[in-house]
Order: sequence, then C-alpha cells, then structure tokens
Amino acid sequence: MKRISELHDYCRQGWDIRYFERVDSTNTALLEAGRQGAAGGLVYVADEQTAGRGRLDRRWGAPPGTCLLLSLLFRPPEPFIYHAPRLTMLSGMAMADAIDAVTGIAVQLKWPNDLIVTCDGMWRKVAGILSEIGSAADTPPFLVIGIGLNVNVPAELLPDLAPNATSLLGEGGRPVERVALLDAFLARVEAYHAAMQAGADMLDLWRQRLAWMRCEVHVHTPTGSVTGIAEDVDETGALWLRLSDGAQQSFSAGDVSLRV
Ligand code: BT5
Repeated sequence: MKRISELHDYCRQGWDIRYFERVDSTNTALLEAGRQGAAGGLVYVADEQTAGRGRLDRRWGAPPGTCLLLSLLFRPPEPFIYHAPRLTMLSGMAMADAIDAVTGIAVQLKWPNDLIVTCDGMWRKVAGILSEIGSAADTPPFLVIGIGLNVNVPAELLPDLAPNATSLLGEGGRPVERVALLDAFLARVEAYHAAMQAGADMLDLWRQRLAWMRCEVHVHTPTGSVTGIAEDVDETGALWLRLSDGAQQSFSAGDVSLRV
C-alpha cells in the first residue's frame, strides 16, 4: 500500500497541503500553526499520530499507514459564530460524499460529528470530526477541523480502536486509495463552500442528512443520560430533544445512541 507521505506530489489549487509521517496530532500541530499566523487553507495530513485526540480529551487511535488523518485551517469571515458551525457541518457532509463517490459505501452523519455505517438498527463508526477554535492575541479566532477516517484498517485491528469501529476496508472488502479520498473530499469542501457563499444554508442540508432525527434517542453527557425524540438542530449545531413530559432540552455536546 502506498503511504501518504510518499505521495507528497499530490497538491490541489487553493490548498497548502503538508504531510507528516508522524506527528502528535494534526489538530494540535495546526492549532499551533494558526497561532503563529498561518493562512486559511493550510491542510495537515499524517500517516501516524502519536497523540490523536477525540472530543472531551478522548483518544483517537489509528494504526500507522492505514487511515486518513487530516486537519484543515479555516479563517472564516465574520460573524464567526455563524460560519464556524457551518464549516464543521459542511466538512462532515463533504467526507460522507467523498466516501460515497470513491467507494460507493453509504455513510450517515450522526450528531454531533460522527460518520457511521448503519445496518438493521446497528451502527459502526468509520470517522470522527474534532472541530476546535484557536486564537492568538490581536487576531480574530480561527477554526481547525480535524477528521480521522478509518480507511484500510484490517478487521482484526478494529476492536483495538473501539468496540463499534469499522473501516472502509472492513465495509467494502477492498483497500481504498487514501489520496483519492482526500482529493474527493477537498473537491466537495470547495463545492459546499461555494454554495454557502452563494447563499445556501449548510445547516438546512446538514439537518436533512443527520441520522435518527425524529427517532427516540439517548443523549449521553458527562453528567448523565437523557432520553427523548431528536427533534431538531439549531444554528449552533446543538441538538434539541422532546422529552416525555413534553418539555424541550438542548445539548451542545454529548454522544447519541438510538433507543432500541
Ligand atoms: C471524534 O471524537 O470522533 C473525533 C476524532 C477526530 C480525530 C481526528 S484525526 C485528525 C485530527 N487530529 C486529531 O488529533 N484528531 C483529529 P469522539 O467522538 O470523542 O470519539 C472518540 C472515541 O471514539 C474514543 O473514545 C473511542 O471510543 C472511539 N475511537 C477512537 N479511535 C477510533 C477510531 N479510529 N474509529 C472509531 N472509533 C474510535
């Protein structure tokens, strides 16, 4: 299998793509680059992360040379609170589209930032997104969106990642060229970005594509779990549940599972 670091001749207009054979975390490194003043459009891609991170300081694992591990730096225009959640939303949609285009595997978005494969009410996680805001003195905040996609992780290594982890190899039965996924992903990010600038609201598109809307779900948070009907998502990306007593409750973070 070709290692991404051997494909440093891949480039795409409008993006400044840098490759790491090994890095602690593409998000951590890109946040630092952003603080040092790096321009939007900088992309870090790694073959291996020694300290890959999920949300809430959770670990993100990836056997070296098997996954797409990347982070994008955005410097959105004002208002930041409008653009930042939408850039995260469009990145998830772009990766789901890229997977479909390159492999034909149907991937769904699961609130807030997971890409999953579903079958008979069961789900398996193929990718996760970590969106982080960076700042430096006297400059507007910037956004780093990191995605870890399990591409060619062999089935026997998946349980080491998480009990419900899957990979494109595991789903489709054949290895997938990571650079083809990267190229398709960046093309879709560009297309969504152009649509957004032309007035399309990524929130509407994202809302339509989220799994389990109008289903009964559990939302697990560090302070406990709440059960309700997943009714909507709002401007900030928060999930709104309708509880059994008719009240509504919103969640800006948490993990969702389907009530079975
Ligand atoms: C996420 O967090 O899903 C966001 C993951 C973002 C990773 C990318 S890789 C490039 C960039 N650089 C970084 O350092 N991070 C980003 P969360 O929803 O908190 O999921 C973390 C949980 O998923 C862990 O607690 C495990 O249970 C599980 N997990 C860890 N590695 C996994 C994998 N490769 N596939 C599926 N599940 C995994």
